[in-house]
Amino acid sequence: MITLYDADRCPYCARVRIVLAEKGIGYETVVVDLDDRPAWIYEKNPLGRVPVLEEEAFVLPESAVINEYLEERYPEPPLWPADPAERAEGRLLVERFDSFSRPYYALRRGEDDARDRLDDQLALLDDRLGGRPYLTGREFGLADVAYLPWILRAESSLGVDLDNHPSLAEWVERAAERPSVSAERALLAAL
Ligand SMILES: N[C@@H](CCC(=O)N[C@@H](CS)C(=O)NCC(=O)O)C(=O)O
Repeated sequence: MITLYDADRCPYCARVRIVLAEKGIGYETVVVDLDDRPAWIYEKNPLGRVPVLEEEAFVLPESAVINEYLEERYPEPPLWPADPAERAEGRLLVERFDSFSRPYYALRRGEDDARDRLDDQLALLDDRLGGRPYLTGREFGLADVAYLPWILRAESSLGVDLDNHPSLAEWVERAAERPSVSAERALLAAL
């Protein structure tokens, strides 16, 4: 049995929830209160952060690493393309996620010019989606999963409007047709 140490509002946890749902993997959830973290979470992850995935005696933190683990351990349906070059491009997006998240969190902190900096990042994603339906390539996959939780939150709680980024806006709606992603939208609406 898999256990996910989880928090509803955590976008990193959302990455893992989406992959578990896409692959139809059953799991139980232990909700961690991020405002009053239990001491035992540091035994699971010395950084004290969620998500953490536990499968039998195996304990793994870090959302991108967890998702790579799930992809290898439960290969169906695949969430990386078969083509090595396409796969590498998707991994590059995950690797460079901080370029996107820095202005996102700066905007959450209310920093000057953060909205413009985030908009520049949204424009880069929009450009990439001009030529393909998904960030991962021809099919939905782990690069999409890496970014979607923040885009959904940017729309729902930071007042970010995707009207100037039509390919990105279409991508969100395309992704939201998937139960794994619509569940995340529903969860955010209920927070
Ligand atoms: N790099 C980690 C980041 C996880 C993370 O920052 N989680 C947040 C909640 S969204 C957390 O646990 N924050 C508590 C803290 O930073 O002390 C990942 O990808 O899993």
